[in-house]
Amino acid sequence: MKSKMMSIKSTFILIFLGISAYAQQPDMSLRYDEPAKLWVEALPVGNGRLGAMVYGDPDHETIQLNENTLWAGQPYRNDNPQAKEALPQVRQLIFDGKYAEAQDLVNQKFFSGKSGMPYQTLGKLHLDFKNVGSVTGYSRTLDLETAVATTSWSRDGADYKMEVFSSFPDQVIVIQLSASKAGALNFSASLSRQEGATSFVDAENILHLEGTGSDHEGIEGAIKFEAQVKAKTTGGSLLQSEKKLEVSQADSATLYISMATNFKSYNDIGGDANAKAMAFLESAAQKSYTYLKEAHLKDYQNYFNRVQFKLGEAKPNSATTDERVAHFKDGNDLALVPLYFQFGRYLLISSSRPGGQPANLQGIWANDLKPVWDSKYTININTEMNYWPSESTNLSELHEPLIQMIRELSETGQETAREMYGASGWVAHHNTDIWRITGPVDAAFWGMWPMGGAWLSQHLFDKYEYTGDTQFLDSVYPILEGSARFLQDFLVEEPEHGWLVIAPSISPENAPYSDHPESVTAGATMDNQLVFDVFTKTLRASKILNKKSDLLDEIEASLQRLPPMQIGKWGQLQEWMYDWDNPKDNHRHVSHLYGLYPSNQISPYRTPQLFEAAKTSLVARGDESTGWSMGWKVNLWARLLDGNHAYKLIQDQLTPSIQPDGKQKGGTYSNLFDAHPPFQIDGNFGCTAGIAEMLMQSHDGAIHILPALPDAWKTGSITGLKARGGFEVNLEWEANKAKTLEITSALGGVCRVRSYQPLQGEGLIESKKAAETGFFQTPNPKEPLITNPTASTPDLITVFEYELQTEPGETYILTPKN
Ligand code: FUC
Repeated sequence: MKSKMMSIKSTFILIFLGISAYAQQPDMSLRYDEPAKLWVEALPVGNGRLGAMVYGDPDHETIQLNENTLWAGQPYRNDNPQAKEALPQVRQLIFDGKYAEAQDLVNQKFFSGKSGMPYQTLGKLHLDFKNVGSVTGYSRTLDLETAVATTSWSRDGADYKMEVFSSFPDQVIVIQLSASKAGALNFSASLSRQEGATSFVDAENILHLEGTGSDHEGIEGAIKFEAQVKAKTTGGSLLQSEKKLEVSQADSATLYISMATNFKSYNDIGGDANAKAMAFLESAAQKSYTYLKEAHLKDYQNYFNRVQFKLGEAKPNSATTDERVAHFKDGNDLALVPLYFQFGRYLLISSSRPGGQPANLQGIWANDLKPVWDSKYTININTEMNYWPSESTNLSELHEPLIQMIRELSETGQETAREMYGASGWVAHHNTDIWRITGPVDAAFWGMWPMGGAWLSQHLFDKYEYTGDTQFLDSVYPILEGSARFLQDFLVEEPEHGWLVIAPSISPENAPYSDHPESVTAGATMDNQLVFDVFTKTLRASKILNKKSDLLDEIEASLQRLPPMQIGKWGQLQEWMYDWDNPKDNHRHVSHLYGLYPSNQISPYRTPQLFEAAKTSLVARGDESTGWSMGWKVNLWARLLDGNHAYKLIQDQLTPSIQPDGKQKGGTYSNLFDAHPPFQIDGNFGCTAGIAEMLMQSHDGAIHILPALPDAWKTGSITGLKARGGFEVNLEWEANKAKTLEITSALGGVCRVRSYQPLQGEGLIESKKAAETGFFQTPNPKEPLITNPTASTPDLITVFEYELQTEPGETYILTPKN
């Protein structure tokens, strides 16, 4: 008892010291000295449901408005039941090596002609300022610490300020306009949309825009939407015209923007858009700007402030954010890394809130009626990537909208499994939308991938690994088991080795061109890895929850019959079941490296040869690519424990996308949005997750501190990262070496720690146990099959391993051993 008391006491003292050391995060604002001309220069605000892009124009301001349930179409399905009959023939054609015929048959029999409904922008709010003099002292910022976009300028002897935020507690977007001189505020407000909406001002002086989502691919648009704007002014007057609110000679004005649709769930659009929008508007309009802002800050900062990150010396930087991106590669602006990292967290807090839709391809900010790739959910990488930072960067609650989508797909996907493949369980292919379609889309080359559900299902168990929440695990167990059930039914024995494989399928969006140009295949490496993960996670969950079923025995047996990972003729990890990889292939998808990240099947300690092969494959794929591909590679290089290469990828990603000749490449827009190009939010989230992964990893049976710290990141600190096993980690380092490590345990139990330096701390025991005996077991995949006998085994990476017995709620301090 006595020793425990002492340990608690010393913990408190050190935590206090710790906070002061970790406190100075660099300036967390995006800054500009001119209004946005392009959409990718405007600044995003959002509360998960309501999004806005703020242009900051003191003459003709545009605030683009979105609501996250405004999609084209209405509930529908996209299964083609003819697939069931054609399935055996397609499989035989693949096993006979007749890939062109197999792909043709899939194209004829598996598709429905419906490739998903687009997410749609709601419209624009225009503020036309009446003042005439020239503008001076202009600035435009987005402060990530407050989630407020501010534009300020001077004109005709008055200083003007416009603040915009999207409030989660009050479910409105709020704009506050103020002038330093009495009566100097003069503007009109109006709403517009490209098509499909009308605007008017009602008798209560509320500006409305109402309309209907578009028809698409023969599905009639049935989402009714409504935006309502109410203005309150101090001083001056508020007049109305048919379609405008006119503010004259006011001192300040608050605009309350409410938006809603009739969407209730993926199979129910019986809501009342007008009533819902009006209820939020009336409630918010009773509150003062200060009151709304305080509630907004409290809500937002509860998430944002959990992680503080500092790199290098905190020097004030007066350059605009676009200049900083343009010069980032010079290497003198390390503080842009924490800003970009936190921008990823900002975007997740702003686009994914419990009870709402998960972040789509452009978050909630798409600006079109038919945005690129419909701004849908592409679930062969992009949607999963959006949620990579959710647990590790301490935003676990914001993972919930994705989990809810998986729940819903497990409902709609049962019919697809049954109707298309005669299988039980549930399936999803490579895309879905708000109506939770689960049939294949586009065409065989991209769409013949029945593994979307299998990849999404990983998130169910991963969330449990971070939180240890068995009640949650119990609630999602049927979904995980349903995914395993589908895979078990769909697996088929291939004739050459007798392995159980997924067929037909693809290695997402790539083809083994050196052999044939068709993508349709059997036993692609990523599929084998996904099946391995779904099966092992189902078995682990069943043990934790004490579940029994025949299925569990069956999948245990199937695990032994999956193809092993294979090392091919140039020492690479094979992407396909045959050794078809071309060392010159620089395709953006690196699907076979799923086993390295986000999965943990490839490890320097447990599978050193596969680790080396994965590195060979990644080197061959090259660095520069689409934004999301670079974001993935940051994580992959972090998992390969090469911080300098991971940092090189961050530098490639933080390069201006728009070139002097106007052409665009993978990189970053001036508002820090990631460029595929075009803007896709996945790359932002991927890179944020990757930065966390460079500083701490927890997938391989231990908390590995500073596993991939680049040489250039000499000094820094980060607080609040989350590790699997319910641990929260604060880290400080100096001269590229750990200085202090604080681990807070939520669940208690053994915490394993891995470090390149020897550590000391109360209760810390040196451990010689193998990595796989950590707090969460990491099952070993089968021994790799090595086609190339010269494939190298890496030198073992020297690490010090420790274990620490932890108590729930306690913090433990570790420091380097002198
Ligand atoms: C996948 C990728 C594309 C793009 C699209 C949204 O199909 O291959 O590069 O990111 O999703």
